[in-house]
Amino acid sequence: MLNKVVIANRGEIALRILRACKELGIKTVAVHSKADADLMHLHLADESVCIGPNNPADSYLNIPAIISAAEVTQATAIHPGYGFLSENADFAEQVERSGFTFIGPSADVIRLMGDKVSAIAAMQRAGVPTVPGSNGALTNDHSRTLAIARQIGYPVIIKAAGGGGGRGMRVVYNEEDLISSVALTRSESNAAFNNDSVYLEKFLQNPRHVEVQVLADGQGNAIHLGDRDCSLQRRHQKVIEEAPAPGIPEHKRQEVTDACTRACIDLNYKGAGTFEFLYEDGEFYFIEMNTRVQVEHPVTEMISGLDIVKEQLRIATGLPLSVTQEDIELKGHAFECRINAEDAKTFMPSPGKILQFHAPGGNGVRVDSHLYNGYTVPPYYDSLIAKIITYGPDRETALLRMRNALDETVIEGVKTNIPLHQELVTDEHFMVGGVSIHYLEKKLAR
Ligand code: MV4
Repeated sequence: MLNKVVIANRGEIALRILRACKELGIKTVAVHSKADADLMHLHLADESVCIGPNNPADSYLNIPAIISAAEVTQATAIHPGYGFLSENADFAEQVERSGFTFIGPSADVIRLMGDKVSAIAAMQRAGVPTVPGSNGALTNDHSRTLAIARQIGYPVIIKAAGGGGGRGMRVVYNEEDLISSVALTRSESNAAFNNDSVYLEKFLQNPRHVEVQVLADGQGNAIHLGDRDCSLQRRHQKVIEEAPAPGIPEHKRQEVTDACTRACIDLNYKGAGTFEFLYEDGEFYFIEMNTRVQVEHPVTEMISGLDIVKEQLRIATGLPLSVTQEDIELKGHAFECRINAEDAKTFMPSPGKILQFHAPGGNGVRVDSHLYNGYTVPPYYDSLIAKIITYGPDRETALLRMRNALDETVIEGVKTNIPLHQELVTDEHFMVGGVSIHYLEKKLAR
């Protein structure tokens, strides 16, 4: 096993990684910014190192500072968590060049998936279904661009190859606007990502966001852990996720998950990964791949019984996957509510001191949170303070347990979005299951 791991992250995911390391007997180094000196996991880690000031650019995104922390503590590996440097191919490369193990896929695969044009091309080669589109970057040949869009049919969406996660996109409803929209998206993309490559897809008007979790060991073994529905989102921030995605015909699920595992073998993928799809009218369309552990990984852990972070650590050690596809039985249903320190109506961040924290409990309830009484939520980072995850033998039971769990939760001192969650888990359409990516924003507008 890896001897000592630097946890290059903060908050709940840093604690999650620390717990997995401890279960495997791996020593841990917690790195933190100045503002994060009172994070819970610093006390549980074998060592902790301050890597810089409050501003994430100077700490959690500071590559030399993180590698230096690994050097001075004689660590052997670095876990990037999610966000921050987790999908930065240059970071993965520098970690490996400095003699440490990057807990994730190779820098080459991160780079391939980071460029959405090359990611889509790789998926097409592997037989993963994609959105009808330009099959490559748009050129400066306007008549060619117009012909592609006309053939696909409006509306279309222009996306930045260097974008992703909702950044650098523009919907075009008619031919008159196409060329100017391409030019605008190109220049914005150049400014934001230093990459002016853009591509075009059919714009799907009312899809769901369904994603597939995979694990691969880079030794010829790849498995999937089923799907998740993450459609309930606002401004590209997921609010509630669930597994499995409700109402997907079993043969379609089988088809898409098989395609994802085959793609992992094709790519010689190593680590945990997520294939993101739009799902509309019974069909899956690949849009992006995430090469990290995701915030919502616990819902998959609940229905699969597997520990995704422990698998990441095993894979990084060079061990084969601990299970085969046949060993995996996806059973029951799970929900995750992301609890943020923010106003439930205005979504304004609400940092401050936690005066009272009481976590929910009972059968099928899991809480991933770094909160404790007296902890101060700093204003400099993401406002996620807890994830409440519930499991049940069926969707209704898991949802009932979530309702109870939300009612039991006490967080005083900061505002939270718990009232929003309480509204959502009793929403008649959400209760049926299968709402689209636009449902929450439309509901909030009402
Ligand atoms: C799309 C789309 C419709 N058609 N692509 C937004 C985030 C990025 N991952 C891709 N996104 C979208 N791509 C086509 N061809 C609609 C979205 C989209 C979306 C996707 C997933 C979850 C929430 C979303 C909210 C708005 C738009």
